[in-house]
Amino acid sequence: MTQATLSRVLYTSWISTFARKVALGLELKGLSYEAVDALQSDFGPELERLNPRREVPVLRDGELLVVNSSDILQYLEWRYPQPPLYPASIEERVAARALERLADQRLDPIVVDCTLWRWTERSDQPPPGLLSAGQRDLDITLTRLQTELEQRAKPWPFGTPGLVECAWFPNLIAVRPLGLQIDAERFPTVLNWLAAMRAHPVFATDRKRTAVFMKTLASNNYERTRVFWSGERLEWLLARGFHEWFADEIRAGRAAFPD
Ligand SMILES: N[C@@H](CCC(=O)N[C@@H](CS)C(=O)NCC(=O)O)C(=O)O
Repeated sequence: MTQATLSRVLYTSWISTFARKVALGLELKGLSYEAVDALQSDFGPELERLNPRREVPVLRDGELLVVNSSDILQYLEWRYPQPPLYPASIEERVAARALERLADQRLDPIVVDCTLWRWTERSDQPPPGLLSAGQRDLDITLTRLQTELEQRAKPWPFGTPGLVECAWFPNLIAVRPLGLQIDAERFPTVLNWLAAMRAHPVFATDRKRTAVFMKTLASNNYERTRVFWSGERLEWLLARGFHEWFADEIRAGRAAFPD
Protein backbone atom coordinates (compact mmCIF):
# COMPACT_ATOMS: atom_id res chain seq x y z
CA MET A 1 0.00 0.00 0.00
CA THR A 2 1.23 3.50 -0.85
CA GLN A 3 0.42 7.17 -0.36
CA ALA A 4 -2.97 7.92 -1.95
CA THR A 5 -3.01 9.31 -5.48
CA LEU A 6 -6.37 8.05 -6.82
CA SER A 7 -9.56 9.93 -6.04
CA ARG A 8 -11.16 6.87 -4.40
CA VAL A 9 -9.17 5.76 -1.38
CA LEU A 10 -9.95 3.07 1.17
CA TYR A 11 -8.10 3.65 4.44
CA THR A 12 -7.85 0.09 5.53
CA SER A 13 -5.82 -2.73 6.96
CA TRP A 14 -6.01 -6.29 5.70
CA ILE A 15 -6.15 -7.49 9.30
CA SER A 16 -9.39 -5.55 9.83
CA THR A 17 -12.54 -7.55 9.19
CA PHE A 18 -14.61 -4.37 8.89
CA ALA A 19 -12.22 -2.85 6.35
CA ARG A 20 -12.23 -6.10 4.37
CA LYS A 21 -16.03 -6.02 4.39
CA VAL A 22 -15.88 -2.68 2.56
CA ALA A 23 -13.10 -3.79 0.18
CA LEU A 24 -15.29 -6.77 -0.79
CA GLY A 25 -18.21 -4.42 -1.48
CA LEU A 26 -16.07 -2.16 -3.68
CA GLU A 27 -14.71 -5.16 -5.56
CA LEU A 28 -18.14 -6.80 -6.06
CA LYS A 29 -19.25 -3.49 -7.57
CA GLY A 30 -16.15 -3.39 -9.79
CA LEU A 31 -15.05 -0.03 -8.34
CA SER A 32 -11.32 0.66 -8.39
CA TYR A 33 -9.71 2.20 -5.34
CA GLU A 34 -6.37 2.83 -3.75
CA ALA A 35 -5.72 1.02 -0.48
CA VAL A 36 -3.81 2.89 2.24
CA ASP A 37 -2.73 0.96 5.32
CA ALA A 38 -4.09 3.26 8.01
CA LEU A 39 -3.26 1.10 11.04
CA GLN A 40 0.49 1.58 10.61
CA SER A 41 1.54 3.38 13.80
CA ASP A 42 2.95 6.41 11.98
CA PHE A 43 -0.37 6.93 10.16
CA GLY A 44 -2.19 7.42 13.52
CA PRO A 45 -2.44 11.25 13.50
CA GLU A 46 -3.72 11.25 9.91
CA LEU A 47 -6.26 8.50 10.71
CA GLU A 48 -7.48 10.57 13.65
CA ARG A 49 -8.06 13.53 11.30
CA LEU A 50 -10.06 11.27 8.96
CA ASN A 51 -11.98 9.50 11.72
CA PRO A 52 -11.79 10.80 15.31
CA ARG A 53 -12.50 7.24 16.53
CA ARG A 54 -9.21 6.18 14.90
CA GLU A 55 -10.86 3.20 13.25
CA VAL A 56 -10.72 1.78 9.78
CA PRO A 57 -12.43 1.55 7.36
CA VAL A 58 -12.68 5.11 6.05
CA LEU A 59 -13.58 5.72 2.42
CA ARG A 60 -12.64 8.91 0.58
CA ASP A 61 -14.56 9.19 -2.67
CA GLY A 62 -13.53 12.43 -4.35
CA GLU A 63 -14.28 15.11 -1.77
CA LEU A 64 -16.52 12.92 0.37
CA LEU A 65 -15.36 11.04 3.48
CA VAL A 66 -17.47 8.17 4.80
CA VAL A 67 -16.68 6.19 7.97
CA ASN A 68 -18.12 2.97 9.41
CA SER A 69 -18.47 -0.14 7.28
CA SER A 70 -22.29 -0.24 7.16
CA ASP A 71 -22.48 3.45 6.25
CA ILE A 72 -19.85 3.00 3.55
CA LEU A 73 -21.64 0.07 1.92
CA GLN A 74 -24.94 1.96 2.06
CA TYR A 75 -23.20 5.00 0.49
CA LEU A 76 -21.76 2.83 -2.31
CA GLU A 77 -25.23 1.46 -3.04
CA TRP A 78 -26.70 4.99 -3.25
CA ARG A 79 -23.87 6.31 -5.41
CA TYR A 80 -23.24 3.27 -7.61
CA PRO A 81 -26.45 1.23 -7.62
CA GLN A 82 -25.30 -1.34 -10.22
CA PRO A 83 -24.52 -4.12 -9.57
CA PRO A 84 -26.46 -4.04 -6.31
CA LEU A 85 -25.16 -5.23 -2.95
CA TYR A 86 -28.63 -5.10 -1.40
CA PRO A 87 -31.57 -7.36 -2.35
CA ALA A 88 -34.37 -5.82 -4.44
CA SER A 89 -37.34 -6.05 -2.07
CA ILE A 90 -37.65 -3.97 1.10
CA GLU A 91 -38.48 -7.11 3.11
CA GLU A 92 -35.29 -8.83 1.94
CA ARG A 93 -33.26 -5.68 2.60
CA VAL A 94 -34.48 -5.71 6.18
CA ALA A 95 -33.50 -9.40 6.45
CA ALA A 96 -30.08 -8.73 4.89
CA ARG A 97 -29.40 -5.85 7.29
CA ALA A 98 -30.33 -8.07 10.24
CA LEU A 99 -27.84 -10.70 9.08
CA GLU A 100 -25.19 -8.02 8.55
CA ARG A 101 -25.73 -6.92 12.17
CA LEU A 102 -25.49 -10.50 13.41
CA ALA A 103 -22.05 -10.77 11.79
CA ASP A 104 -20.90 -7.34 12.98
CA GLN A 105 -22.27 -7.45 16.51
CA ARG A 106 -21.96 -11.11 17.45
CA LEU A 107 -19.67 -13.11 15.15
CA ASP A 108 -16.96 -10.44 15.05
CA PRO A 109 -16.73 -9.97 18.86
CA ILE A 110 -16.53 -13.71 19.50
CA VAL A 111 -13.83 -14.30 16.89
CA VAL A 112 -11.76 -11.22 17.77
CA ASP A 113 -12.01 -11.55 21.58
CA CYS A 114 -11.18 -15.26 21.59
CA THR A 115 -8.25 -15.09 19.20
CA LEU A 116 -6.26 -12.01 20.13
CA TRP A 117 -3.48 -14.29 21.49
CA ARG A 118 -2.89 -15.30 17.87
CA TRP A 119 -2.27 -11.84 16.43
CA THR A 120 -1.01 -9.67 19.28
CA GLU A 121 2.34 -9.87 21.01
CA ARG A 122 1.84 -11.53 24.38
CA SER A 123 2.97 -14.66 26.13
CA ASP A 124 0.04 -15.36 28.48
CA GLN A 125 -2.97 -17.62 27.85
CA PRO A 126 -6.67 -16.72 27.45
CA PRO A 127 -8.49 -16.48 30.81
CA PRO A 128 -10.13 -19.76 31.87
CA GLY A 129 -13.57 -20.18 30.28
CA LEU A 130 -13.15 -17.59 27.52
CA LEU A 131 -12.75 -20.02 24.64
CA SER A 132 -15.59 -22.27 25.79
CA ALA A 133 -17.90 -19.24 26.17
CA GLY A 134 -16.87 -18.15 22.68
CA GLN A 135 -17.52 -21.56 21.15
CA ARG A 136 -20.92 -21.80 22.87
CA ASP A 137 -22.01 -18.38 21.55
CA LEU A 138 -20.53 -19.10 18.15
CA ASP A 139 -22.70 -22.23 17.91
CA ILE A 140 -25.78 -20.17 18.83
CA THR A 141 -24.87 -17.59 16.18
CA LEU A 142 -24.28 -20.25 13.52
CA THR A 143 -27.63 -21.84 14.35
CA ARG A 144 -29.34 -18.50 13.73
CA LEU A 145 -27.41 -18.05 10.49
CA GLN A 146 -28.20 -21.55 9.28
CA THR A 147 -31.92 -21.08 9.93
CA GLU A 148 -31.87 -17.95 7.75
CA LEU A 149 -29.81 -19.62 5.02
CA GLU A 150 -32.11 -22.64 4.89
CA GLN A 151 -35.12 -20.46 4.13
CA ARG A 152 -33.43 -18.92 1.11
CA ALA A 153 -31.81 -19.66 -2.25
CA LYS A 154 -28.54 -21.60 -2.41
CA PRO A 155 -25.69 -20.92 -2.52
CA TRP A 156 -26.51 -17.18 -2.51
CA PRO A 157 -29.31 -16.48 -0.01
CA PHE A 158 -30.18 -13.14 -1.62
CA GLY A 159 -29.65 -14.16 -5.25
CA THR A 160 -26.11 -12.86 -5.78
CA PRO A 161 -23.22 -12.21 -3.38
CA GLY A 162 -23.68 -8.84 -1.66
CA LEU A 163 -23.98 -7.14 1.71
CA VAL A 164 -24.45 -10.32 3.75
CA GLU A 165 -21.47 -12.11 2.21
CA CYS A 166 -19.28 -9.00 2.66
CA ALA A 167 -20.19 -8.91 6.36
CA TRP A 168 -19.78 -12.63 7.11
CA PHE A 169 -16.85 -13.79 5.00
CA PRO A 170 -13.84 -12.13 6.71
CA ASN A 171 -14.66 -13.57 10.14
CA LEU A 172 -16.29 -16.83 9.06
CA ILE A 173 -13.26 -17.84 6.99
CA ALA A 174 -11.01 -17.23 10.02
CA VAL A 175 -13.00 -19.28 12.54
CA ARG A 176 -11.27 -22.63 11.96
CA PRO A 177 -7.73 -21.35 11.30
CA LEU A 178 -7.97 -19.36 14.53
CA GLY A 179 -8.87 -22.41 16.59
CA LEU A 180 -12.67 -22.22 16.97
CA GLN A 181 -14.91 -24.87 15.39
CA ILE A 182 -17.69 -25.03 12.80
CA ASP A 183 -19.24 -28.46 13.33
CA ALA A 184 -19.75 -30.01 9.88
CA GLU A 185 -22.66 -32.18 11.05
CA ARG A 186 -24.56 -29.33 12.67
CA PHE A 187 -23.80 -26.60 10.15
CA PRO A 188 -23.61 -28.11 6.64
CA THR A 189 -25.53 -25.23 5.04
CA VAL A 190 -23.19 -22.67 6.58
CA LEU A 191 -20.17 -24.62 5.32
CA ASN A 192 -21.62 -24.93 1.79
CA TRP A 193 -22.19 -21.18 1.71
CA LEU A 194 -18.65 -20.58 2.95
CA ALA A 195 -17.30 -22.92 0.24
CA ALA A 196 -19.22 -20.98 -2.44
CA MET A 197 -17.68 -17.72 -1.18
CA ARG A 198 -14.18 -19.24 -1.06
CA ALA A 199 -14.56 -20.26 -4.70
CA HIS A 200 -15.74 -16.80 -5.83
CA PRO A 201 -12.85 -14.73 -7.28
CA VAL A 202 -13.53 -11.60 -5.20
CA PHE A 203 -13.62 -13.54 -1.90
CA ALA A 204 -10.69 -15.76 -2.91
CA THR A 205 -8.60 -12.64 -3.57
CA ASP A 206 -9.55 -11.18 -0.18
CA ARG A 207 -8.56 -14.38 1.62
CA LYS A 208 -5.19 -14.60 -0.11
CA ARG A 209 -4.45 -10.91 0.46
CA THR A 210 -5.03 -11.27 4.19
CA ALA A 211 -3.02 -14.51 4.36
CA VAL A 212 -0.06 -12.71 2.74
CA PHE A 213 -0.50 -9.71 5.04
CA MET A 214 -0.59 -11.85 8.18
CA LYS A 215 2.82 -13.30 7.30
CA THR A 216 4.28 -9.78 7.36
CA LEU A 217 2.52 -8.69 10.56
CA ALA A 218 5.52 -9.08 12.86
CA SER A 219 7.65 -6.83 10.65
CA ASN A 220 4.93 -4.20 10.15
CA ASN A 221 4.84 -1.00 12.12
CA TYR A 222 1.68 -2.03 14.02
CA GLU A 223 0.79 -1.57 17.69
CA ARG A 224 0.78 -5.18 18.88
CA THR A 225 0.94 -4.97 22.65
CA ARG A 226 -2.07 -2.73 23.34
CA VAL A 227 -5.42 -4.02 22.07
CA PHE A 228 -7.93 -1.49 20.72
CA TRP A 229 -11.29 -2.18 22.39
CA SER A 230 -14.61 -0.81 21.18
CA GLY A 231 -18.28 -1.54 20.65
CA GLU A 232 -19.64 -5.05 20.84
CA ARG A 233 -16.19 -6.60 21.35
CA LEU A 234 -16.23 -4.99 24.77
CA GLU A 235 -19.90 -5.74 25.36
CA TRP A 236 -19.48 -9.46 24.68
CA LEU A 237 -16.46 -9.74 26.96
CA LEU A 238 -18.18 -8.01 29.88
CA ALA A 239 -21.51 -9.78 29.34
CA ARG A 240 -19.72 -13.14 29.62
CA GLY A 241 -18.13 -12.19 32.94
CA PHE A 242 -14.55 -11.40 31.96
CA HIS A 243 -14.57 -7.96 33.60
CA GLU A 244 -11.83 -8.86 36.15
CA TRP A 245 -9.53 -10.01 33.39
CA PHE A 246 -10.34 -6.85 31.46
CA ALA A 247 -9.63 -4.61 34.47
CA ASP A 248 -6.21 -6.27 34.73
CA GLU A 249 -5.65 -5.53 31.04
CA ILE A 250 -6.37 -1.83 31.64
CA ARG A 251 -4.12 -1.75 34.72
CA ALA A 252 -1.32 -3.41 32.73
CA GLY A 253 -1.64 -0.74 29.99
CA ARG A 254 -2.68 -3.29 27.41
CA ALA A 255 -6.03 -1.68 26.47
CA ALA A 256 -6.68 1.29 24.17
CA PHE A 257 -10.04 2.87 23.32
CA PRO A 258 -11.57 5.20 20.72
CA ASP A 259 -11.64 8.88 21.78
N1 LIG B 1 -18.26 -0.02 13.54
C1 LIG B 1 -17.01 0.10 12.84
C2 LIG B 1 -15.97 -0.77 13.51
C3 LIG B 1 -14.60 -0.59 12.89
C4 LIG B 1 -13.50 -1.26 13.70
O1 LIG B 1 -13.74 -1.89 14.74
N2 LIG B 1 -12.27 -1.11 13.21
C5 LIG B 1 -11.11 -1.66 13.90
C6 LIG B 1 -10.42 -2.72 13.07
S1 LIG B 1 -11.51 -4.08 12.69
C7 LIG B 1 -10.07 -0.58 14.10
O2 LIG B 1 -9.87 0.25 13.24
N3 LIG B 1 -9.40 -0.56 15.27
C8 LIG B 1 -8.35 0.38 15.53
C9 LIG B 1 -7.05 -0.29 15.87
O3 LIG B 1 -6.99 -1.51 15.86
O4 LIG B 1 -6.09 0.46 16.10
C10 LIG B 1 -17.24 -0.31 11.38
O5 LIG B 1 -18.16 -1.08 11.10
O6 LIG B 1 -16.51 0.21 10.51
